[in-house]
Amino acid sequence: MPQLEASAELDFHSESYKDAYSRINAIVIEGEQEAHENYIQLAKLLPDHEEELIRLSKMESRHKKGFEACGRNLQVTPDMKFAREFFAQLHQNFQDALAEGKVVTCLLIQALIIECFAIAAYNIYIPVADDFARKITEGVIKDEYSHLNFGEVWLKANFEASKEELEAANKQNLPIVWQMLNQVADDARVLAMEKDALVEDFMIAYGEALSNIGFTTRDIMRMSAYGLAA
Ligand code: Y39
Ligand code: FE
Ligand code: FE
Ligand code: FE
Repeated sequence: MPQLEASAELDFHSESYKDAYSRINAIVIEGEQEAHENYIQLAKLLPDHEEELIRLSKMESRHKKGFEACGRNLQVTPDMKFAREFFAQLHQNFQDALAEGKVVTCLLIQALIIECFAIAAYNIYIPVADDFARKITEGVIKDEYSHLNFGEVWLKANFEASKEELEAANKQNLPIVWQMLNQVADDARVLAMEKDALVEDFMIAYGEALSNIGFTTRDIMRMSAYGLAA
């Protein structure tokens, strides 16, 4: 396993590690903050699930605090300006969908795409993280699977009525994920997280989610192809 070999050589206190960490850590902190806000907004769109969605939003703030502690532990200052720009497009698309009351699009962006991105990133990070961050991330990732599950269950129950909007939202937002991944690939590699592994883990989680919701293998292949060349 190249990932394990790389971890043997990682120096968590080197300037190059800390520099890359200042951006990756910021992305994760900003992502958790936006996820917190997104679940509060989703609670307003889905009053029948208000209690559960507020519970998820509180988990996201706990995640944020955990990752802030990971940065402090390595004496790294997160580059929050970089992170806000990193999420700007997905953030805007979520806000636009929210303004139009498009709950299916909001769920696809937060509960499917962003959660799968988190699951991939955290799975790939855990084996190469410092001890402190590894323990935090192991606790967080369990929650992220439950957030993804919320989206899957709701979309499956509303599949026929959601299908068309899901396809459009996928087409709009999946290419953005590949652009985001390309933007952080160099920093991720400094942390011994390989882009290929991130892409693979994302596609497995996202493809499984689409399958659980009710899409056929053929649909999933077609939907997954969007933006892959980005
Ligand atoms: O639901 C959540 O908690 C998601 C907000 C968090 C997203 C974290 C995004 C991580 C991307 C890191 C990229 C590392 C290569
Ligand atoms: Fe989270
Ligand atoms: Fe905002
Ligand atoms: Fe989450």
